[in-house]
Amino acid sequence: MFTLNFQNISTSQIVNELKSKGYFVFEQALTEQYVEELLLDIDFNHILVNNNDVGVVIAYNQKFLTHCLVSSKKAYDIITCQKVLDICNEYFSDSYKLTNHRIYQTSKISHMPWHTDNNRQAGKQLVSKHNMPGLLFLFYLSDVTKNPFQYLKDSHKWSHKYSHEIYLSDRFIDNNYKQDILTFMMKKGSLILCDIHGVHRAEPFQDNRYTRTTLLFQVDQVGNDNAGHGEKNIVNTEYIDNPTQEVMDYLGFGFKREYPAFPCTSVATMTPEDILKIQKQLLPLTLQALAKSLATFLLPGKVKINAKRLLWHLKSSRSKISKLFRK
Ligand SMILES: O=C(O)CCC(=O)C(=O)O
Repeated sequence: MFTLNFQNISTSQIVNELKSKGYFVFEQALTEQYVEELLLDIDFNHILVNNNDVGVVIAYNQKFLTHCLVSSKKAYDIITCQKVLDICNEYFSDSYKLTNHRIYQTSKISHMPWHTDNNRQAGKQLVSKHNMPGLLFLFYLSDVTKNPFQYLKDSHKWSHKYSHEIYLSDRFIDNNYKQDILTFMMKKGSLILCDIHGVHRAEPFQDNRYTRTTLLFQVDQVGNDNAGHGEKNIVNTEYIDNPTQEVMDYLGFGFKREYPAFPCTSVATMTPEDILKIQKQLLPLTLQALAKSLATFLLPGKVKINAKRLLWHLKSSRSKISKLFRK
């Protein structure tokens, strides 16, 4: 999973940098092969429509696989790996939990506001800023030459002064903190880790041919007083090959979660282009559904059941015959 160079960095060094600077970055922390294999777990062209599984949804120019702990073992292994837990153990002074996680692809255009991630929610609304310590983990899953993560140097020390604001305007940052903007253009596999109280964003961009893919997850020190804080973590039990108490606590087994999965999507959050694209995928399925419902309307239930029995017998005798020939 991790490159040798990253494996050689000690947890203490990472945590010391986080505590002093508010962030830690490492170019190519994941191997290229690991990233390639992880991306095979996700089909960003297959969007959920009446599909009884977790999968990809669209929010404007971003596609999200929020529940990646269900459909990517490779993502599960990163999010729950010992290195991440070691960093959290050394960084936090009380119990901590995975608060949210997602893999997302940003295409064509984006204008994210400057913000911090110490948010408390009521339903899907961000209602206030909290004081819990927290860490944001961000892995680039594509080479990032546009739309990079940006962080305001030392902002984790002063952001509390603006805790009455949901976002900080571009103009305010340009006028007051332009010289403090750190920009992280890095290769796929790179890691950015930062204090959730630091002011950050993805730099705005516009380019019809550009796409950035990212794995992001946040861990907050919820302690004992913050039941309900966080999104639900839906986990594929097949992946839990390390059910230690530490992992179970981190994933929040038995811990209440009140925030909906981010982002909240519906057909209304799709672009007209994506709506059109999905119509093309839906057309043959719609014809299939119409044919089925016509057949249901015309044929009595008894006839349908007998036809299914006949088909089953035909198939099973065919497979018996082919088994005999194989012997
Ligand atoms: O994608 C990025 O670079 C930043 C993401 C971010 O700040 C967020 O989702 O809160």
